[in-house]
Amino acid sequence: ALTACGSGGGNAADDGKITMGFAQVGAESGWRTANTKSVQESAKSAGIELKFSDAQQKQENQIKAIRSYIQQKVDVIAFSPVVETGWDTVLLEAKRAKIPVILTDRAIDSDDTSLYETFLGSDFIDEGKKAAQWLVENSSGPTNVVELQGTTGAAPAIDRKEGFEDVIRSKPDIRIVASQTGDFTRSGGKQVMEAFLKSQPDIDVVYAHNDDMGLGAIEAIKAAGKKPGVDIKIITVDAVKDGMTALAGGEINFIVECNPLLGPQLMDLAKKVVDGEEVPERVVTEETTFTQDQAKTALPDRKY
Ligand code: GYE
Repeated sequence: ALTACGSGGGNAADDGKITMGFAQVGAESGWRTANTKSVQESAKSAGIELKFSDAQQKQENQIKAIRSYIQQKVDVIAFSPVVETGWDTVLLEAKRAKIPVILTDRAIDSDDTSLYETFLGSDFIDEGKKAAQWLVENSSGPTNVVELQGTTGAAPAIDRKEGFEDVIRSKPDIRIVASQTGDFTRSGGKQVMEAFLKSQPDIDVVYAHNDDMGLGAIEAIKAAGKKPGVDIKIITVDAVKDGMTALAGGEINFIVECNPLLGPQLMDLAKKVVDGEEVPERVVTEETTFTQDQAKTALPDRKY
């Protein structure tokens, strides 16, 4: 936003054009790819200049990116924090430089809510609950669940676990017999599932915190000579195209949707924040769930 002779802190008033620095988590999943595309496309159509960085799932890289956005005096910083904790110092630097911060997709864990303007994203606890609700309604007798967790310390990993556990508590027959991180990647899901198949004699259900890890688990299950979706039931979160295809094809049993198309709402919020307008401190994304039949119906129109 700063013109050559500009001198003040990042302010859209300089040339009328908003510059946003966006520090993305990485490119770990189909969800993330769709999210990045949404942010880039909506910035373009909103006339917002986007500086984009990919942190390769490392907090230190995100902190570096945010510091460089502060130095470049962008008008607004948006980021999807790879983990929940450890942001206070760098966000205080942004605050002192009078650059507003918008959290998108993932939340931070900090007592100081003055460090950001708003948080736009899903209710991950609710997603975990929906996943467990389906299992409670669709299982009978002793049920052994293995859990593929997302990135350790990330909001969606913490909350999807918590929501799921909250609901299965009502049915003591359902037990999580093993739980480990697959880092939200397909290869991570595959590796962890291979290990689970060796160490756990009796697995009924896989609960994967995202589609990609579930898809990795499918490969491991097939390699072990078992039928995914039948011998071992699979529940995932996201509902990206590859996940929905596996669901429609009977290899996944249930998917809780998590909407990655946050770009348009993010750009709206950014404009308001830069203009000094009030924004709600929390904007929750609306989402649904899919059974195998519902996936067959929804698949042809699925954009990502
Ligand atoms: O579910 C997963 C991605 O933060 C909601 O991150 C996002 C999660 C999403 O890697 O696929």
